[in-house]
Amino acid sequence: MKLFDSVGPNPRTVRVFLAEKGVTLEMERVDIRAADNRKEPYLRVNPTGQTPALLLDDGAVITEITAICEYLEELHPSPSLFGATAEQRAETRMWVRRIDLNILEPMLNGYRYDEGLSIFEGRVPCIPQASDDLKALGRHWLAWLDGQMAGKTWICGERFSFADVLLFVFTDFLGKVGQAMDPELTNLAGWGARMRGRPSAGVK
Ligand SMILES: N[C@@H](CCC(=O)N[C@@H](CS)C(=O)NCC(=O)O)C(=O)O
Repeated sequence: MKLFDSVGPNPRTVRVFLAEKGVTLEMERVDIRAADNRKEPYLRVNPTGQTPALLLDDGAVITEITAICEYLEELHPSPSLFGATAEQRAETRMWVRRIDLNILEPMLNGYRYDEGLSIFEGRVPCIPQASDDLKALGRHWLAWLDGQMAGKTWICGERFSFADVLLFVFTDFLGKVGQAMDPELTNLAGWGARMRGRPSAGVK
């Protein structure tokens, strides 16, 4: 099994997840700055032209970070980052979907169409005029999430999960490219400090 890895928050999410699990994998670095991910032979690995991708021993390829991490969780169930019961797994997936669709996708597209435009123009369709609105949408849902975090240690309450890894890695990245989290979101600020205290936060 081999992980096609690169810089960027998506591959880092898988690496932080692996660190939380105490699992190591063979890695092959793809130079996305040089756009090697958008050319052959990588396009044969992942036709979306994105990293990461997990190549299995039988030649099958799994992409999309949540699918990769759920697959790895099935191989290495403990410690569980998706949940040990059907209800816990459903709760994790509910939060992952809310975070992905409502917060991260708008904020990332806001970045791709603005600060990241010189990188992404020519790679994916870009709509620069949508950038400010997408960023505002992300801020709205982050503020909503802040309210939901009242009294909770982690996104799934007392249970640390993949949802925390996902939100942490991406908000860390977005903070460095012009979308720092509003410090008045104090529940999320406390959660972020707890996340930065975990050894896996050192995985860059
Ligand atoms: N939905 C994909 C997103 C993957 C993605 O956007 N990867 C970025 C790295 S963080 C990438 O490959 N960027 C370079 C490019 O799009 O050319 C996933 O879940 O893995």
